[in-house]
Amino acid sequence: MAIPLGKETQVMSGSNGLFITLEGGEGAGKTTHTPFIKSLLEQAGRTVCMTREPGGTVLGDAIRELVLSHTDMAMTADSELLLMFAARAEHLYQIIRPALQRGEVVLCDRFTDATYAYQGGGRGIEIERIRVLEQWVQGDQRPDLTLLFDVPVEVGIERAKGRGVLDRFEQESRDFFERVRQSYLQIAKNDSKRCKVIDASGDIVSVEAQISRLFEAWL
Ligand code: T5A
Repeated sequence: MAIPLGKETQVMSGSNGLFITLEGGEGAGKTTHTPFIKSLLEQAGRTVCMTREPGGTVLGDAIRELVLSHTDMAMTADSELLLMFAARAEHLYQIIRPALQRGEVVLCDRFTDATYAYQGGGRGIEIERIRVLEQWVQGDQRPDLTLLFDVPVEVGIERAKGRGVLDRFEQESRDFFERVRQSYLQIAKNDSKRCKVIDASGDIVSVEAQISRLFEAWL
């Protein structure tokens, strides 16, 4: 059954900007490499709107606090899924679509692929249920390019641990993160035109070199 689009989705659809998302498991290096990616885009003459999920708006940041910080709060997988999409609906409406319509590049640290990987692969929610919410909240809006920072689970966890206190997701099991990683790799395989895998297990210089090559070709 086709889902009728919400009012905000209908009004704001269509844009001249570019929508780039950064994805990967914990500690993969997305945040570390965001300023480098921003500088490449600016050198190419683009204005960049940097943002992240969950977050980016007052409601999104409140949801981020709920899903990340409250390590002892009971939350079903469905509640977690719906909170991610509630944050996303607001983020699209307030930040992402307006920036795209201004012709900017939106550089977003995580988006719906994270939902497929964490709530789908990690928590085991059926993909079709996630797809319904994706269509509901986003309509046809999808990223133009996704960089998937891929690292072995142990490497990512060690890096995340190096930062100190672990959040609610970072306290999950190794199996959980292995499912997340495999889900991401499957997404990249299924949608290889949009989703480019970066081997993020090397040092920062080697990761930057891969990103530069990719953008040279892509831009
Ligand atoms: N989530 C999110 C869902 O479950 N569903 C959803 O739909 C969405 C949108 C967000 C959490 O929410 C979940 C997924 C997440 O668990 P977050 O804090 O934004 O939480 O989590 P992350 O995006 O995973 O942030 P991280 O900081 O853990 O990962 P990053 O940004 O990939 O890693 P980064 O850059 O901070 O690097 C981690 C450490 O490693 C070092 C850095 O210096 C840093 O100390 N490092 C390297 N060291 C050596 N060599 C390299 N190449 C390095 N790259 C980074």
